[in-house]
Amino acid sequence: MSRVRSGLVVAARRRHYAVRADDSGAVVDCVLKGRRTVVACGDRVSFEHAAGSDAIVAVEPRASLLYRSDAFREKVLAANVTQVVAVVAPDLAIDENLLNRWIVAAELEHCRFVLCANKSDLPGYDALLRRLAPYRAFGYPVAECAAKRSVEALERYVRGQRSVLIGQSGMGKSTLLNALVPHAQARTGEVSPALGSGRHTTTGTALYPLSPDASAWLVDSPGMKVFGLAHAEPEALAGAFIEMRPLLGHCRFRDCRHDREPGCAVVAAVDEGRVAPQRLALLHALRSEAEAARDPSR
Ligand SMILES: Nc1nc2c(ncn2[C@@H]2O[C@H](COP(=O)(O)OP(=O)(O)O)[C@@H](O)[C@H]2O)c(=O)[nH]1
Ligand SMILES: [Mg+2]
Ligand SMILES: [Zn+2]
Repeated sequence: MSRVRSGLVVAARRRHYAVRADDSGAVVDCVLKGRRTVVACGDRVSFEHAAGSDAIVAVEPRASLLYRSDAFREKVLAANVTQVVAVVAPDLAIDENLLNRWIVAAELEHCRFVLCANKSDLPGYDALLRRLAPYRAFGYPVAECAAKRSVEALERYVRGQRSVLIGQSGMGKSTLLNALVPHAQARTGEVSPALGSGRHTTTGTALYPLSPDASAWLVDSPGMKVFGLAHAEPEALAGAFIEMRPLLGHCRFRDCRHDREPGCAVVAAVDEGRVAPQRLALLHALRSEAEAARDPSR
């Protein structure tokens, strides 16, 4: 009879997981049986040695689960996250639709949201900060960093938190991680002379403890071009838009979709310039995606 042990999932790639055992602190490679179980970095699990391999047998209840999904499939980023850190930089085009989707994902899971404006050493940084001003106005902090020089501003935010670093490829997530966690050795997009061509991209997710007991940590995620939230509860979406929250409940109709209904407080706020039209358009898009994914006729 083998003993059931507990631990923290520190790496996930396809159906393989690395679990940091609570008893020894050693990292154990585990498989997962049962196609329907979802396991992510940050999950607390039980695992057991049987027939020559270690297998995850149970997942503890989660405080949060961050994932992206469309109508057909889901990709789990991390479990038990307390904070989403979105990394942007001045040298690459920022997809603000994507950025706003990350904010919504964080809000839906009751996570903090922090922007990291990286690469402060590059031209165009002031313009980047101006572009981020509306997010600051929502109350989301902006940590100004240069991954290779100083990450102090970000360090203050990640301390004591369980964060996931999210961002488009090339913004500097892996470089930031290496600066924040000295022994992380996350692969960066530096052109490798040995490999000759291009950049390697991170596949899978990995968790890096920030404290000896691994109660605080950082998860690095692969860059992404899309971020679907098809799993969201359609009715919960409006509440994830922080500037719309005080307006909810003030529309003429209780089930208002904030679209073409008369007496809509959100549409009125857009007309008065108090809510950005792009944010309301995103709410409508997310709602349609979530409803389409639930449509039984699909
Ligand atoms: N100039 C400058 N370059 C940076 C900074 N941070 C990262 N980079 C570079 O940006 C590129 C992408 O970084 P990487 O960490 O791989 O980005 P990721 O795809 O978000 O993980 C690499 O060439 C890094 O060396 C920074 O603060 N300043
Ligand atoms: Mg990376
Ligand atoms: Zn309304």
